[in-house]
Amino acid sequence: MTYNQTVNKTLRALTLIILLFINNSSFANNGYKVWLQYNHINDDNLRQNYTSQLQSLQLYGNSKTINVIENELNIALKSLLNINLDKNSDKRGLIIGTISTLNSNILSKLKKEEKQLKKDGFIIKQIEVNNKKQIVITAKTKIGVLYGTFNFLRQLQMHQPLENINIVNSPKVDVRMLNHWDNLDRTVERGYSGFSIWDWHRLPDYLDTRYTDYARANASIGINGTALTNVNSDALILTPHYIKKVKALADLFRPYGIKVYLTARFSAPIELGNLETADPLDKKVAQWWKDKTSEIYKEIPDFGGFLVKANSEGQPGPQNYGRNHVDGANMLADAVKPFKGIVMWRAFVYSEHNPEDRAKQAYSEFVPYDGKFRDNVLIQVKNGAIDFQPREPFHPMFGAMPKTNLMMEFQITQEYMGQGTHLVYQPKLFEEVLEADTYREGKGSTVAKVIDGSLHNKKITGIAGVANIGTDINWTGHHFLQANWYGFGRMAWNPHLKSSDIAEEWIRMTFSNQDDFVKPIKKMMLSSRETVVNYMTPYGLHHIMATGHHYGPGPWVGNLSRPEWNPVYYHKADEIGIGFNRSKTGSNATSQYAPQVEKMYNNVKTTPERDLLWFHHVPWDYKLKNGESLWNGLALKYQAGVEEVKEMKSTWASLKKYVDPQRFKEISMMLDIQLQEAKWWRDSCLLYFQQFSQEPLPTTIKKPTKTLEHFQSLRFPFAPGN
Ligand code: GCV
Repeated sequence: MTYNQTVNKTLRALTLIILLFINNSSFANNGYKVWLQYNHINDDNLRQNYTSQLQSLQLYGNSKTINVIENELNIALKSLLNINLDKNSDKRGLIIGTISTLNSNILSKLKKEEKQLKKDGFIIKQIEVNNKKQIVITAKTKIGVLYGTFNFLRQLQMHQPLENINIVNSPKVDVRMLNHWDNLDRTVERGYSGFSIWDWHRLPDYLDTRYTDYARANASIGINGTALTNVNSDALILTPHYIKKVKALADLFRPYGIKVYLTARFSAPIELGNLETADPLDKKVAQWWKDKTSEIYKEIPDFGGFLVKANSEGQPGPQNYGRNHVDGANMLADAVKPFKGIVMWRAFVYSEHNPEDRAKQAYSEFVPYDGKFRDNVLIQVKNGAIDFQPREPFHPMFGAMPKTNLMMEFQITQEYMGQGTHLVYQPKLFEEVLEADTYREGKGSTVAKVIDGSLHNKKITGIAGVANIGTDINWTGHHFLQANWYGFGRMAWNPHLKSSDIAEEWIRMTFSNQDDFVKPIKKMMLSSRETVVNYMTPYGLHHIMATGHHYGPGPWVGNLSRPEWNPVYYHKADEIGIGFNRSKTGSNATSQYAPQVEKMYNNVKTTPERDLLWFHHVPWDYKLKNGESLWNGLALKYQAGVEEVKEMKSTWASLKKYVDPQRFKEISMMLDIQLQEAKWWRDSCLLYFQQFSQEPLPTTIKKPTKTLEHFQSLRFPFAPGN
């Protein structure tokens, strides 16, 4: 062998080793690439099939978004198929561009599809051009083309056939946004995955690569807005110094179709403008906001608008000046209106001075104002009437304000659901709420139809998710919690999607396409939400978490100054039974629902058992549908929750060979924590409630090894997110 031959051989061997290293699933994977893993396709037939159809790339138009598209295709196709598309050939391949850039021959083959397109929707279709099959990705807008590209890449990631591909898909909701509860000091309220990704100190000059990857991930699921700052807001973000930083992010996000929004502190005219008041009806105050808004739009012409938490949990608002939500929201709406901005005004209000059941207060305060808000105001309503519990019945405001734009707020971060360590697949919860029937316009008036605007024919619609993103390498702390970010985006795009389909997409893109892996993991994800309900708050129990940080159980807490911050306020356990009577014989919160729903919830027998203790105070010996007494049933649910986590652990352990060692180990450790904590929840809650029921535990449940006093003495002064 000559010297050259030896060198060539060695180089080839090295290349092979490197490729194996990159493609082999046993190579460490820190999860940074979320669902954009673009795992190499090892199936030779499939790879050859794709490669034969993807040889060229014809890109039309000139814009930063087109550059983003090209870049994403390069990253993805290199990794999936180890190919580069040829831009100077007319072989079989991709034709990509907005409708206005495509020639009439191509367009004539897309007529039917074009008619179905709405807003940023897209078409992916195989057509014949000059006797060659080509795949066209097009849309009315460049962002639509970007969405189409990501959808196309999803098809490849999921190993779907390309022959005869024909997809037309448009978003069903206009504003699809993340709410970051990120403070300017980089702590994140209710954040469990490190610090805020917004490096305010280094902005605007230093642009972290994370910002680009954040934008890619969000664009890939159709998210088109981000409120950068905490709703418990700091007026400083509205100063010129910070606006420059926000502009840098807005410029970076623009090609990805993501608008930035800011939280507006209602007292900013006093804090920044030296005015004596922030009264929304004061002319100087209104002018201050108009000037501030113009200043922002000068820097960020497509600024999205403001998100406001007012007169809630100590935040300032119009009521400080004897005004109401309409006065406050409309004043801000008028300021952003000339620039096509919107105001998202949150309905999360309750007061310690109001003796009314906390679950009723938002409805009581807002519903009388139906029809009074400007058309660029959206009232942002949490999915349930209390606060992001493992399970809540849908918020009665949905469907009850036909003349108002109502948007949904989900909490992706798991403040009350195991925080950063419990595997809970939340799209199952989102789906349950979205599918709930409000009956406001007769049967079938689902919450999803309120949110997509079809129930009351809305011109602007929205959905927000409180982000679970932080500086942790894998963004969300627990690898599986990336699925909640992903699933939120997919359901924001289309609130009628099935959580099971979304889980399957996510698993195939994030981990593996092998059915023997996909099936059990999907099953585990889909049951994980019920599991957390079982070991934390079965049968409609709610808000029994520990004080302040909400980490772990605290059903015994009853000494906080605000009555409605105490778990005892919610479970009302006594010698007779347990649960909050919200029926017509109690707080009458049921009257806030449409008559059909009200009737169902008023009667203990027709109330779904999953919501039993939300609506009724039920005797300990009440007979459940399965024949058990309430006490036994409750105990068995807690036990079932623990058993289910054990099952999750064994499912995961059995799938080791499909997963890279790093993610396998990290997830295994998280599941260990989840099991310990599920037991903690079970034992502490049962010991506490047993004081009232005075009943023994069912024989199948092991006696707790620790005392109630032990659980009550636990303290977590540095629990995150608080
Ligand atoms: C941002 C709950 C949380 C708070 C949060 C609030 C809200 O009360 O515990 O941290 O504040 O909801 O949604 O405004």
